[in-house]
Order: sequence, then C-alpha cells, then structure tokens
Amino acid sequence: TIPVSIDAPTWPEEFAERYRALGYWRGETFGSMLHERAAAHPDRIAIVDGERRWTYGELDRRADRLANGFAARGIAKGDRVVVQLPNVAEFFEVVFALFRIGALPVFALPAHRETEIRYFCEFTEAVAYIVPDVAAGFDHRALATKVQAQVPTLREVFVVGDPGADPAHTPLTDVARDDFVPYDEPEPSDLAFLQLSGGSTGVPKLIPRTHDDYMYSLWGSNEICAVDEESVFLVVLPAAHNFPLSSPGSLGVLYAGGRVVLCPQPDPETAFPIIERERVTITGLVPPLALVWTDAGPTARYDLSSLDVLLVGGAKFSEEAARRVRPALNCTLQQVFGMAEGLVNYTRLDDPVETIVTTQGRPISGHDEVRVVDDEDQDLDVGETGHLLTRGPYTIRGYWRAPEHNKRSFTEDGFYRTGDVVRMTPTGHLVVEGRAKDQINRGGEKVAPEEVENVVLAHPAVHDVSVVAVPDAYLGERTCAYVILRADAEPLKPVAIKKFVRERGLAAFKVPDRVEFVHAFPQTGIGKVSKKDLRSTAAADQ
Ligand code: J2J
Repeated sequence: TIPVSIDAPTWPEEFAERYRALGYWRGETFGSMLHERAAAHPDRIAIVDGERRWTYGELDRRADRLANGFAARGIAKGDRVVVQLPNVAEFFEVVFALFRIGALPVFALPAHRETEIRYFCEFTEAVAYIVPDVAAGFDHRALATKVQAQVPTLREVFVVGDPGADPAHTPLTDVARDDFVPYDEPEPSDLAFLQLSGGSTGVPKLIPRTHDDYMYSLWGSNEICAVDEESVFLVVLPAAHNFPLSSPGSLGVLYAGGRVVLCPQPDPETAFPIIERERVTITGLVPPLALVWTDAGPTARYDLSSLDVLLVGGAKFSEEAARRVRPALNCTLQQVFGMAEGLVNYTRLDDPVETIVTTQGRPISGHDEVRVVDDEDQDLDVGETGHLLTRGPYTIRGYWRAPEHNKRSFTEDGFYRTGDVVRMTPTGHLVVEGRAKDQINRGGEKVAPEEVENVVLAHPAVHDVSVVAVPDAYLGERTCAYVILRADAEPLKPVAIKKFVRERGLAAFKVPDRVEFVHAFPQTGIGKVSKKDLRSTAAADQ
C-alpha cells in the first residue's frame, strides 16, 4: 500500500533508499546547488534577458536578498506561492528565493486567467501571488486585486515592474533585503514546488516534486542532451512549463553551469536574432513552433550555426516534420516525450536517424519502470500497443491533496497511469500512438474538456455541452464544443459561447476553437455521450 501523507503520497522507504544508493538522489537542494555554482564560478553568466546579464554570483545574491525579504514577511517553509511570470530574469530570482526558504512555487502559466488563478490560490491556500505588471497586453495587477479580494489566505501580491495603484501590492524590488533573516531551510527530500498537470478533470491537478527527484531529472537529462558549462539554452516556451524548465531546460542548464537566455516571444523573427547574438546551442519547442522554425530556417537572415540540438516534444511530432529539422536548421533533432508527473523519454543524440524521426525516445533512467498494458492491466509484448504505466526515481506517487483521484491515476503498487497509448520498439524506444485520457493536446498545450464544459454549462442558454478534439494540420488538435441549447433559448452565435468562456476567465488556449449547435449527442451503449462518435463527426465536418 502507498503511504499517504496528508498532502501527497511519497516513495516507500525501500524505494527512496534504493534511489539514494544508486546515486540518483544526491541529497542536494536547489538552494545549495546555486550556492555551490556561484562559489565555483561567480563571474560566469547565468541569465540573459535582453540587455540584462546576471552572473551566477549575482543570481545567487539576488536570490539570497529576496529570500531574506520573503522570510521577513513571514513566508515560511511549506507555504505556497503562486508564481505567474513571463520569460523574464526575475522568474529565476523569485523561484530560487522560494526554493531557499522552502516555500513552494505553484507554477502558473502566463496565459492563465481568473478562473485558474483563483483556483490555484484557493486550493493551495497560497499566501502570496507574484505577477508581472502587464504581460502580452494583459494587466496582471487587476487580476491580482480581484483574486486577493476572493481568497482570504492571500496576504501578499508582489509585482515585477510597476506596482500600479493597489496599495495592497508590493513591488518586488521593495522586498529584497541585505540583512540576513533566519529561516528554516528545506531538506533534499522535501517538496520543492507544485507543477501543474495537463489534466483531464474539472480542475487541474497539482504535482508535488521534491528537490531530490527533480534534480535527478535535471542531471540525467544533461547527460543525455550533452548539456555542460558551454551550453547556451534558449527558453522559448513559457519558462514555468515543465519541458523548458527541466528537459533539460533552464534548471538543467544552471545545474551544469551553462547559460540561460530568455526569449520573450517564440516566433523566428524574435528568436533567430537572439540565437545569433547569444550563440545559442540548444533549445526546446512544441511541434507547431518547430514547423514554423523549419519553414523559416532556410531563408533566415541570421546565423543559426551555433545551434546544435533542437528538442521537440509536448505533443506528437510527425515523422515527416521530424525529417525536415536537420536540412532546415542544420542541427540534431532530439524528440522528447515527457510529463510534469515525472517520466521523460529522449531519443539519444547518437541514435540512428530512423529512430530519431520515428520514435519519441526512451526513458532517462535505467530505473524508470515502464509497462505497456491492456485494459485489464496485463503486460503486453514488445511491439503491441497499450496503456503506458510508469514508476521511477523522478515520477510522483500521487497528486497533491487528491486522495480519491490518486486511487484512479495510480496502481496499488505505485505506477502512474499516464493515459498515453504507446508501443515499445525492440530497442526500448516508445512510440506514442494515442491517448486514453479525456484530454486535448492543442499543439502541446493541454486542455481538459471537463474544465471547459463546466464553464460552458454555466451559460444560461446552454442545456448540455461536450468538448472534443478535431484534427488540425498545424496544432495537431484543436477544440470543438458541441452545444445543446435549452428548448426555450433564443438561437446563439458560436462567438457568444467563445466570448462567455473568455469572460469567465479561462486561459485563451482553452476557449473552444469551434462551436457547433446540435439537438442531441451520439450515445454509447450504456447511454453516455460518445466522445468517440463526436470526434468522428467533428473530423468529417471540417
Ligand atoms: C506525444 N505526446 C507527448 C510527445 C508530451 C518534456 C516534454 C514534454 C512535457 C509535457 C514535459 C509528447 N509525443 N513527444 O513535461 O518534461 C503528451 C503526453 C504526456 C503529456 C504531458 C517534459 N510529449 N506528450 O508535455 O505535463 O500525453 O508535459 O502525457 O504538459 O503530453 O504533458 P505535460
């Protein structure tokens, strides 16, 4: 049986001992790691954000000063702090300060809006929320004011940039202080942060990651992706997402003593000049962006020759698109199939080209246990397609404060049910064939239909709704909401539903791409809505 602590199940002691004995868990914390790097090479550049360049020494000092300031304001080990920052240098100052005092960042994405942020703050009983002033044209301070009025635990709002008019908001620059304020430091086995799950349920699940386990995923990734102190990593995707954070991501590169360069926008016009100027060696993209980059590569007016490795993951990268990477960008493609819950698979840099373009890689660790099973949890043979279950040194044993959900998402003996449908090749590489979870993968951004359905159902004219995936040449999948209006409702335009979802404060990527009005849903044999039939209808109607 899985020992269930109040907040999150953890590894049984025998597993923890094994992972330590094998040298996977090195007994480091993020706080100590940065101190060590800063002591070893204080003058090396750690973070580049536009014209700003912070050395390891400076990042370390900034994190220390901010840790003092947070501690002075009563933020303590175990407290949750919702962090919603775009790709700016302060993201690292903030998270390392929180890591140092053992407070847990909750990694919101810049696209999240009122519904998601209020939920994160309420559910985690967050004591603070950290925002930019305005990002991508959206005023996060106004959102913070609203959320603070609704969530009593939320004592503090810290703003990166102009704090604006709300007297309850504090500019981040006012928090840092030089005098040491004592605080209780975290242990390597303690939680470091809460990451967000892509989700298939009404509300996103929170993923509890420890210093020990996450740090292993970083240096394990570094070995596989050849990241070292010469590496220059470009953060193109939102910095807080698990992929650009850890595979090998900004934190992996900082672990290795390399350089992290922040990219404010993912388009080639923004990214290519930065690659040229900073001599970027490695970056990670979701498939739709990889398509845009490979289209733009051959005629680019910028020198991209420093780029060695392009990681592509988050959603299935088609073989055809994968073959275009080297000719277009003259770098090695590394496919990555990962999840914020843990398991990360990579194609290896020296794999044969056929393996690189036709598989999604193999696990980081020799002690990642991977099972491919049928609907009855019976193991299948190599080459057969089934459900992927996994357990290992950096895969969680349960979501945070979700005991009921955990019974469904994990087996009795602690394997995580990924919801992915895969096939294993004789070399141990995985090919993602599909999905069994009710989730839409919109170009790497995950949409839980139930979450969107719940919002649409709140519309007074809506009787019922079902949200399904529609195939899309660019994004892989897009979303379509099938809506049944109330018998007495006036006819509506699709845009009215989209507007309603947006105004309710859901991230823009969750607003249905298409809305169709119908009189009934196809049913399964047992009288449930048949999403399978709806998906076929949606695909045929395109
Ligand atoms: C098909 N599906 C994929 C791939 C993820 C590295 C890379 C990605 C993520 C990530 C991550 C896929 N082909 N190459 O955290 O560290 C789908 C699967 C998986 C889900 C996880 C990382 N790569 N997927 O995407 O938590 O369905 O993490 O279970 O956002 O994305 O989503 P997420």
